[in-house]
Amino acid sequence: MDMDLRGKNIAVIGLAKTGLATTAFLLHRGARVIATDEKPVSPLKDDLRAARIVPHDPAILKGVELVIPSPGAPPSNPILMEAVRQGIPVLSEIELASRFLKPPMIAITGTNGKTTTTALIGHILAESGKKAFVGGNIGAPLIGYVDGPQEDDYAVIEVSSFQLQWIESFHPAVAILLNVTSDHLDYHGSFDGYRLAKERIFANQTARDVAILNADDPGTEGLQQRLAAGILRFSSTRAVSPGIYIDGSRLVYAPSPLEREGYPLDMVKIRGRHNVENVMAALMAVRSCGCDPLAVIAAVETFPGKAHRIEFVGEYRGVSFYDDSKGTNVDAVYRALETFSKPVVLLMGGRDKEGDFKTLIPALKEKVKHLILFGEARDTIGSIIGGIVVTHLCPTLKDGIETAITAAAPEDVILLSPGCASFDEFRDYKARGQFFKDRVKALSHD
Ligand code: UMA
Repeated sequence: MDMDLRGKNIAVIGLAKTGLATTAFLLHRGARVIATDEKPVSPLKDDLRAARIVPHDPAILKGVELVIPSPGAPPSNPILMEAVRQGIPVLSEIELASRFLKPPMIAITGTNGKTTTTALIGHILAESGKKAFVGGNIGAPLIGYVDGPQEDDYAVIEVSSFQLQWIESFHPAVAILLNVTSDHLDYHGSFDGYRLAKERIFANQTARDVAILNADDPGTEGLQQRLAAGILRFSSTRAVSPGIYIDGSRLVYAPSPLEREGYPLDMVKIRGRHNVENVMAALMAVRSCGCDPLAVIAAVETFPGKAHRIEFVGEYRGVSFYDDSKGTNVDAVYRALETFSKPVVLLMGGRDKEGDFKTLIPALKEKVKHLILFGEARDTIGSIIGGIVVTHLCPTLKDGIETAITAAAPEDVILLSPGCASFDEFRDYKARGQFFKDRVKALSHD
């Protein structure tokens, strides 16, 4: 459903990654582009110079035939509200891009886990010998992709509720809704609004397409009746068919009442039940694309997960090391601890973000052998949860790591899950995680 953009007057709202890629695409197609950002922007370079930067004001809509907002612009943005009032079409960048997209699309949305699932599907497709573009919210906007040669077998796209809000004909061959929990209510106004925006991922699917749903999410019950696509569900609590579930040490995929495929659960190396759910959703998506089960197992086994998120970084004298530097709040520490059954030597600290550390007490008692508090927040955290298990206070992460290595016994886990920001010692959480990883790597050479 190509669209003739030549000579069309189009307004682009927001001039960051999405806005710039959209502007380039529109100019290449001969459109007349005005672009606006609520913050001051530097002059447009090279091939974007033909676009005119205008004030962030509804008055710019005079003569405009189409508005393309960036995902970060809320529906309450005055230009968008005025466009809607005047009946000027508003389309998100993924809607525009999908009209020019050649490969079939696998689209993933949900409150949590969409980046991991998107990356995992891309990884399995690649390991199964299929070419895939992986983009959308995870990094490269789809509009930039459709500006190129589009030589892939599939386009795997992470989409947010922000982008789904303004779609019309966006039509994925496989669409996944992982879960919906409250988030971004400031943007959508209400939980129902947020859920409905996410459910739009299925809106244009037909009986030839696949919709993948979370059977453990009570909100999907009513949804099932409304979908035209073939439905596959995943559950981490009970047997479902057609769908996939956990049965002891196996994942069982039942695509139809008579078919069963077993997959070893220990192929999943990324930690946590939520990641098993992500794998289940991804597995059904790639099987729907014809990936071979043995290739799927091999690919899931080698999927590294995301850097600095409960990432396994090595083993030294029987002790396993995990980097969860991205765990900058108390809830993340709790979730990381939940994934371990072996005793944990926990490294926490950095710059306090006024976390409610008390909530960690039950998990500390259950999982943690030594608590090592480092950095600026060590005394504050120590005054709240110090002494519940053996506690050590260390001025820096470097000292903390050394203390952890001395304290740990074979079969223990050393987990860096700081529950705090990194800025007292590091540029960001990545630099902190990298420091930890480098230290672990150096151990085997010591
Ligand atoms: N702006 C306005 N008017 C407004 C609001 C914003 O002019 O009313 C301007 C801002 O000043 C800024 C620009 O718009 O210059 C920001 O737009 P943006 O936030 O859409 O930024 P992009 O760089 O285009 O990033 C977007 C996605 N951002 C959001 O969804 C909020 C990126 O996802 C995505 O990687 C990128 O497109 C490429 O596709 C980020 C994200 O946090 C990582 N996503 C959320 C999430 O994953 O939870 C949804």
